[in-house]
Amino acid sequence: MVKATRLSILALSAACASAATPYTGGDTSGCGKSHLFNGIPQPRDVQSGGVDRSYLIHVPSSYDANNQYPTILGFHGSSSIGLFFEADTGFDSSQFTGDKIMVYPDGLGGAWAGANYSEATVEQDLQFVWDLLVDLRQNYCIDSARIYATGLSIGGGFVDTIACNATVGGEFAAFAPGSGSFYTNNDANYQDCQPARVPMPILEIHGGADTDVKYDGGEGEGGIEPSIPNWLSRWAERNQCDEQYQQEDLFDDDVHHLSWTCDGQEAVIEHYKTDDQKHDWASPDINFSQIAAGDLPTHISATTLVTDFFMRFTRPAA
Ligand SMILES: *[C@@H]1O[C@H](CO)[C@@H](O)[C@H](O)[C@H]1NC(C)=O
Ligand SMILES: *[C@@H]1O[C@H](CO)[C@@H](O)[C@H](O)[C@H]1NC(C)=O
Ligand SMILES: CC(=O)N[C@H]1CO[C@H](CO)[C@@H](O)[C@@H]1O
Repeated sequence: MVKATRLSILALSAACASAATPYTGGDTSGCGKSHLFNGIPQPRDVQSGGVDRSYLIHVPSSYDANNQYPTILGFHGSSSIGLFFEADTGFDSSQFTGDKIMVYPDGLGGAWAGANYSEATVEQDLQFVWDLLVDLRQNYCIDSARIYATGLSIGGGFVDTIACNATVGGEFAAFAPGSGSFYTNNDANYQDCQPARVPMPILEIHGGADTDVKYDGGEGEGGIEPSIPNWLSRWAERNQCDEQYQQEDLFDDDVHHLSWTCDGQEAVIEHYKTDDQKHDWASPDINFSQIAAGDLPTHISATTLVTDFFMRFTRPAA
């Protein structure tokens, strides 16, 4: 019964999303350009602030240079590279992105801005995202109304940093951090979070047994982290959501799904807490992040939830 309610909510919001006016101001100069090795991730370099930066791009094997594709940026965790986020999440698989472009940026020193150990400053990494979007639009056929960002751990934290910046975050339709370490949006500095729009759709997935980025917050490896409930309630406030969220408990009470109605739109903020999940990417098939965390597969697929969440949102016209 709970499931049926949820499905009808999703169907309703999907209908609303497609009715919204698509954004038309994006640069489409990359349309019409063809590429080699479609369906296989390709490395690209981009100069940003005088520094050589890199990313991997995966276009569908059926890539049509004149079709504008929804595009998802996936930010890896610490001591990692874009390729590993691809391996952990399986986003390149056609069931998720057979009709989308996937982009996996590489962080400087294997991490992203925000932690006290980060090599790049927040300003440098935000500039990199901006320069990457320019490079993408000039070379690939991107639907500028449907650009999304997801990430793991410090990559999830950086997704939140992007969402909190009106200029760079304004380019995106929705955000989805997994096991996010929110150093730039904690109890002390959350007022610096100034998103471009109300509401700004955001989904977070976090393990209750995460001992690296604790659900209850506190000292993390790279600074002070907020508790996830605090972080969520402040997003609910920014997004002008109803005070009361909806909660459903799934899988014998192991997974808790929270959902907020914001500014009249249902499920604009969503959260999944998986009680026994550690610090990794939630997946029913074992992945390397779970092995590294000493964890087991779990009930939910973060890749499925994130993709489905994103597809409900289109960036409104500027
Ligand atoms: C957003 O990020 C850019 C690039 O780092 C920065 O110049 C700008 O001041 C930031 N803040 C806002 C509100 O755009
Ligand atoms: C980074 O922050 C954490 C948490 O506050 C702290 O334990 C650690 O010593 C800090 N590291 C550096 C290099 O400042
Ligand atoms: C190494 C490995 O098996 N990784 C898997 C992790 O889970 C994703 C999807 O949830 C798979 O696509 C990966 O192959």
